[in-house]
Amino acid sequence: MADLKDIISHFNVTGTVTGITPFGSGLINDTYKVSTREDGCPDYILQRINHNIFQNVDMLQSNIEAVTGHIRKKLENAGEKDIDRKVLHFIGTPDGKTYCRSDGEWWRMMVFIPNAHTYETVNPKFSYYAGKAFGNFQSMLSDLDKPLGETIPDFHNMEFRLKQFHDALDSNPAGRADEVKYYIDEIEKRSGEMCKAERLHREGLLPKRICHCDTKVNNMMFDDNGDVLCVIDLDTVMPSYIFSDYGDFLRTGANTGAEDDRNLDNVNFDMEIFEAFTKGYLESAGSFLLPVEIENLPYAAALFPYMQCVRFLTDYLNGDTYYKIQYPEHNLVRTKAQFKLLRSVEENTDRMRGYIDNVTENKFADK
Ligand code: GN1
Ligand code: MG
Repeated sequence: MADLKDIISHFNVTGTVTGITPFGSGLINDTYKVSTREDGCPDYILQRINHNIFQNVDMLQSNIEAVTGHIRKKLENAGEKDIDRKVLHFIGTPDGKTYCRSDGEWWRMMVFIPNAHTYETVNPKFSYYAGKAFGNFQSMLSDLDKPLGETIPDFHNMEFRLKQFHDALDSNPAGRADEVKYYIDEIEKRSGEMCKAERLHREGLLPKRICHCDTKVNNMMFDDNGDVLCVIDLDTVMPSYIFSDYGDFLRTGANTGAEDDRNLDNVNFDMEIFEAFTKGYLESAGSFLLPVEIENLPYAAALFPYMQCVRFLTDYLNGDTYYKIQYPEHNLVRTKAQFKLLRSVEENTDRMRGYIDNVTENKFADK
């Protein structure tokens, strides 16, 4: 176990550290809250970056610095107040970086945002705000002139995820392939349709834009009044299809159960959340979205439970090397819950399409 106090001493923090406690529910990095004694000093978040997954930490932090710097400037120009609660503020090191390396591990620190909350579930009103906020996030970054690198190459490339899945099936390192035959077949049945985004992109019809790529509901901070403060967990901000942000929010926010619910009866796609989120998203992103992007929003709603099902099952087949697990069959339980969600999304496709047509028609009618 690293000496966390020693790690903190590598950063330009102010105040006396009084406590360091594990924080949050992320599946990738290790996160701690660092409390300080003095009133005028902020508390902090300390994170050990998962270097197995984010192999190019220079690129990772340089992306994040570009994104937070760009958003900060926009907020300043717009005369916003309380900016440190609306965009993440990373702490520098004496050699001018925003991360440090110690004993082969990589660390970073940021200011802890006080009186802010994340939620594992949202009601329709919060989803509407979340839709607006993620659309806004994409919109604010649409004129970022620094090209961003792919911190995890092919992160949301469905063809690539299926290739990893097939590799895991072929090598079957944990000997688990036989017991999951049903899910393998269900995945295969949908594989052609689910790779549609890659095809559209190859045909030059679907652009990549800067996206957040991990719009889980718990990656958004709300203040005490329920207003959105900012979007967090910026490791995966990179060029992708807008489907990433739209689809991954619904995967988590519109799931009536948990991502890893053992009781599949709890897991359904909540159309009320879908409608509220879609309305908010189209209000803030509608002005730059192409028809092909809007038309395929129902596809995006299905793509992400599907992709997550493939990713969890691949990790299960590989013997649980990627996601943190709490018990041996955790990745299988997650796979089943994501598949149930996918089925429920599929049942709602026509209703989704109808709702989106309605919102976009009304919007044009207003003009
Ligand atoms: C991971 O770190 P966290 O828990 O926010 C993952 C996402 C998955 C998600 C599933 C870098 O996100 O892509 O959708 O778990 N992040 C990475 O819960 O793989
Ligand atoms: Mg997270």
